[in-house]
Amino acid sequence: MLMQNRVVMLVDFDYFFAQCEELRNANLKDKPVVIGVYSGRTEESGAVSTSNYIARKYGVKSGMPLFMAKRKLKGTEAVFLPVDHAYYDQISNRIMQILRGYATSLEQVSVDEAYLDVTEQVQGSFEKTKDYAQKIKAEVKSRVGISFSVGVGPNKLVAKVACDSQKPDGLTVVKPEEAKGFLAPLPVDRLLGVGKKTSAKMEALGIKKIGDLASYDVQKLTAVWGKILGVYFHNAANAVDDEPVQEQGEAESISRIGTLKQDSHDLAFVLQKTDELTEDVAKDVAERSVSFKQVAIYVVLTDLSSKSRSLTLEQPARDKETIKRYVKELLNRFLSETQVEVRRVGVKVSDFSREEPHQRQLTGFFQTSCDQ
Ligand code: TTP
Ligand code: CA
Repeated sequence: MLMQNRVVMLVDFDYFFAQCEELRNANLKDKPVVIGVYSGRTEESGAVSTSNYIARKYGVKSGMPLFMAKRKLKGTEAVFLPVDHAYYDQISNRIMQILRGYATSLEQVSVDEAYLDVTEQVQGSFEKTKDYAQKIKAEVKSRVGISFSVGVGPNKLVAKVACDSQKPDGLTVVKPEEAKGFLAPLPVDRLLGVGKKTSAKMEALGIKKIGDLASYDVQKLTAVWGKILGVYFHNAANAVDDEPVQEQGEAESISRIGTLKQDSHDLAFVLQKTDELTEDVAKDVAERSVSFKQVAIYVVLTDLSSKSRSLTLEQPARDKETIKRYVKELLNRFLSETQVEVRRVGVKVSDFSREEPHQRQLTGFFQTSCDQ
């Protein structure tokens, strides 16, 4: 396979968890917003997951203890919120789905990052990538409301460093002939796989910048780090990376979550909401032409505790009625276990495959007949 002239894009959503929170509450936009993982021991204990750029100006960083972030934001209108992974996954899935339509292959690396191979779409031309990336940005912004940063390069490694160099809402294109020069002045730890320990070891050898690493004798590198790592460092520093953009199979799940009009312990009332959510989940399932084998519910109770329950089907399914039936069963069981009222509820299907579900035509036939 010819590996030259690839056009690879890395898309990285801006301050993702915090931006998702701004999306559902516009009042947050001009305030410092901190998303925290609360350890639950005391109200204050826990760490910062991420924060918006206003909070970052005050020195808030991911991983910082919450009490420290509070101290830094004292006297501001800062808002602290707990992580809501189900909601962020939902937004992420919607964006990934849009991105898929713009690439020959998409490799999702985390909830907010994906590599896209767009070589064919831009006919191998780096001149065209800027407009192309702008178009993708505009579509995601208008359909989902989320901004992201893009790095474009001749391979994944350069695309990643390019993306990191300009955030938020960045767009950095590094052409193949510029790649080595682009990397050269940057510190070695900007390369994937060069952490604190490795960069300290490199510094001891007089290697500080990626450019220093690029011209360092490769034999000496392999003598220190072994053949695989030594050669990787040498190639990476020289902007050489042949790793393909590889589809990781289907996204793990499709889900929707919503808040009840009022807290309730009544099965029929909660089912009205889950049926509504199931409609959307089923639409996504159909659009993606996948079958699922697992159905799950997610419940947030009035005491703010959250629970999930799931079951695995014997055969893969893809229809709405199957989801509704199992969600009802799961909810029924769940409500009989607790007295506490439900506040929010979610529906999720997962364990995807592309096989035709068993007796699909027959089931399809019955369904169509019943609908009429
Ligand atoms: P990042 O992409 O590292 O950060 P970000 O999206 O918040 O900000 P930006 O890309 O604009 O710099 O991480 C993605 C999400 O992962 C982030 O929104 C929250 C989560 N996260 C943690 O929970 N803990 C962490 O230490 C980090 C770095 C991220
Ligand atoms: Ca991000």
